[in-house]
Amino acid sequence: MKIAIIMGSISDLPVMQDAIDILKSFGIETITDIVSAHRTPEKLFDFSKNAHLRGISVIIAGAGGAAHLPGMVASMSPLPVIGVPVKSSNSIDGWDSILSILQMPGGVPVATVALNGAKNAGILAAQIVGAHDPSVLERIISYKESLKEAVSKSALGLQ
Ligand code: RP5
Repeated sequence: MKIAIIMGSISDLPVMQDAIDILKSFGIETITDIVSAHRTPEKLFDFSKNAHLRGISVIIAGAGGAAHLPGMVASMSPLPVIGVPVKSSNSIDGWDSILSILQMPGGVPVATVALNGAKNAGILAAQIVGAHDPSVLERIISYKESLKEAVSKSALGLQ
C-alpha cells in the first residue's frame, strides 16, 4: 500500500513536501513524481490509468494556475484523488488554483484541501488508508492526541 504524491512542476515541491513529510511520520510509503497535465499529457494518462495496478491506494495531486492535474487524474483513475491548490508565483492570489481544482463536475470528485494545504492532504490520505489498516489508524489517533496536548501546553500559564 502506497500513497502517490504528484505535482505539475518541480516548483510545486516546496509546498508538496509537507504531504511527503507527514506521511513519512505516519510510516506510510510514498512515491513522488512530476506529472504535468499540459506538458506531459501522455505521462498523465499512463499514471492515471495504471496507479491502482501499482499498489497505490490514494493519489495526492498538487498544481497551480490552470490546475487541471487533479481533475484529469480523477477522470481516469478509480482511486480517491486529493487535490492541493498551489499558489504558484504567477497565480491570481491562488484563486485560479483553488477554483480549477475545487469546481469539479458531478460524478468526478476531487477532495480539495486549502491553498498550499499539502499537510492536510497527507493526513486525509492517511485517514483513508487508516479506515482499513488498524496500525495506521492507531498512529492517526496518537497524532490527534498530540495536537490536543500541544494546545493544552500552549495555554499553560495563561490567567
Ligand atoms: C502548473 O504551473 C504547476 O503545477 C505550477 O504550479 C505552475 C508553474 O509551473 P512552472 O512554470 O514553475 O513549471 O502547471
